[in-house]
Amino acid sequence: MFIRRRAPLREKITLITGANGEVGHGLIQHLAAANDTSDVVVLDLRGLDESMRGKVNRVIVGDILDNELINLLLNEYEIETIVHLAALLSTHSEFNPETAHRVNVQGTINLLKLAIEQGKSRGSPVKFIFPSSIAVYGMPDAETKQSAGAVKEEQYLYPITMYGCNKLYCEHLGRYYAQYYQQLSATRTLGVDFRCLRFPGLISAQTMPTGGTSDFAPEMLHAAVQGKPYASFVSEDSQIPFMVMPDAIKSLLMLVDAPQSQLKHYVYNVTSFSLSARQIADRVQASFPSAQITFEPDLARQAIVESWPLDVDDAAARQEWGWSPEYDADRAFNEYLIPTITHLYR
Ligand code: AKB
Repeated sequence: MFIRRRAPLREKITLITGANGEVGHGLIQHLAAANDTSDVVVLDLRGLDESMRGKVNRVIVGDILDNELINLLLNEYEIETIVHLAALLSTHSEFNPETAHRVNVQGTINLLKLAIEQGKSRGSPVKFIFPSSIAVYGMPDAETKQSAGAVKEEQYLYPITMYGCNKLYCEHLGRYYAQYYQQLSATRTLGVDFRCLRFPGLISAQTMPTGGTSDFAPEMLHAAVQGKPYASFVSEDSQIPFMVMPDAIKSLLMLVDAPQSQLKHYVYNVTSFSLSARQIADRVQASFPSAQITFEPDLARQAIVESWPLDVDDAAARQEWGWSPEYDADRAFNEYLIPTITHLYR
């Protein structure tokens, strides 16, 4: 007599890649505060900072390019949602374009494939949350940047950085895996439930970004609170849209929770406020009067910032899933950045 063994139930999890970065920290802290991390498994090349380790179900130190590891995850867990944060940011990517392509593009394909395989085995699509960036835009010149104002998702998609090209291509890959994957095979595979937000420059009071080109804003602030002089690598009038970390996490979780039936797009702009480097410096200086902020533009990095829009139009996110930021520029500085950072470095 044969006894049919029931396969042990696989644990249902949310997988966060690149969890040790800024957005990962913000997300885990937010979920932990709501006691909502028991199903969170994180994957990061550097593991997870010690202060955060106890907050999640499991920390895997590993590489999204490691196919064996991806297979292991496939077999061990029932992954319901993937929040794919792992990426090399824009400045880092310019120093190592081919590495950036491997991490940003091949890494994303590996995770999309993992999502497809998981979807097959569990019989319903895996949610795939992909943060993209204003780096997908490429404004042709300063006059167009000024006159275009808040740009829509489908406008000016001519990125000048490897990171921007990678993000734009991955947005298309997400759409392809969601809608057209194996479109010619006899048995169509379930797609992934791909959802993408384009973030503006992010500013956190708790962490410093590494390798981005919008970093002049957080760098100014973190230097001022520590009493260190700061030379901005962009000119005073350089302006792009920004968002503080709590709003970035809010938008990301709103997109996770949005009912599929309400989503008419794969890719959504989200933003909060748009400030020039001078306006940021003035706000920093108002709170830290002894801050020494100078402007010594690095022309190459400045050109990257110039290619990003002055502002983005996030009407689709507002209409389809109710997005609106909590923090305009005043609230961002007065109620989040300045008090939190002052407390942190006290
Ligand atoms: C970067 O500067 O590379 C990022 C971004 C704008 O996506 N912060």
